Amino acid sequence: LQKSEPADSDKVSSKETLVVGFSQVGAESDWRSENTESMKQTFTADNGYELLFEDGQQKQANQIMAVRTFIQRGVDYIVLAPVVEAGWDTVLQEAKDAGIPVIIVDRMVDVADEELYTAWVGSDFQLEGAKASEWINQYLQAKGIHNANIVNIQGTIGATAQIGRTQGLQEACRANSNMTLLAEVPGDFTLPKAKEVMESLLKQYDDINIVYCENDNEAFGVIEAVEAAGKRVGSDIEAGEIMVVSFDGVKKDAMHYVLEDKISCIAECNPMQGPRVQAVIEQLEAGKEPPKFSYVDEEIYVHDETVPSVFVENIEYPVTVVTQDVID
Ligand code: GZL
Ligand code: ZN
Repeated sequence: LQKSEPADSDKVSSKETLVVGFSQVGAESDWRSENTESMKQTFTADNGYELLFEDGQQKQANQIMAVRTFIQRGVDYIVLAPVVEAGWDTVLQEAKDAGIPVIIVDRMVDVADEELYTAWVGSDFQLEGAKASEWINQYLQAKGIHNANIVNIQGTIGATAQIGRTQGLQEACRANSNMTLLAEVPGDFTLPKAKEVMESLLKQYDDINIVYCENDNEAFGVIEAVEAAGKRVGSDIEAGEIMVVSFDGVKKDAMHYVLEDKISCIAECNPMQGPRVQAVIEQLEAGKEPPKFSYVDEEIYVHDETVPSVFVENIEYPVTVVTQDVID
């Protein structure tokens, strides 16, 4: 008997499940949790995927082990959110030798041969840093403040998000005499570490005007430390308030802090990368060539309505003043 061809609908349903191995940095921040959620909501059985999820607890060794496990499992795709940029050449070569495409998401890998990964999906961290720093500069000018002392509580040292945001501030401080960079200290993108670091900075300096936090969870730790020291956070630098500037803006808590002027400015970082990774995989499945690098547009959220008008005139970045309806 001639075996009958399955009907088209059967063919679609018979499309084999794609197995995707995802090595995630960890669960260090609200941003990271949203990022994980986005991937889990995208790569579902209903969508034709089986997602193997590995939490790296912010350790590169765990992530390398996870990638090796995916290679042994013979997954169809490997998605890697690298905790730091360096140290991936060997394991990515093993994936390449096994013929498994690797998609890098969020932070970047610094490898000798870019052919070791198929595509990268993420944000422009240096641009985020430049936006937040330019807002600070515009704010100081609008308020006629001729010098502000700034401390940078950095994210995980060696992570692209840390490198870019740190660079953005350094360049702004070099370009603007009203911005003085007092110190750069690692805060590891976590609340407890940033709180501990801010407590010691407050003992070391009595003239800190602005704290540049490389993510919201660090900002939450800084607010706790400043208030525990009997000082106030807020945009009114001349009244002795310590201005907090931050990154991510994924959670209502952070946006509430902006509404309450406990955080003066947040440079948005978009965690919803699941659909963008899926688009790359679908293009590959269709035999198409996805873009090697794809970025998202991000804006900044601010408390003080006086500056954005000046800001928007001078700079083309979108700026949103946070009001209650922005949050709801
Ligand atoms: C940014 C991401 C950073 C977030 C932090 O894309 O790499 O890592 O800004 C997270 O919250 O820890
Ligand atoms: Zn509130």
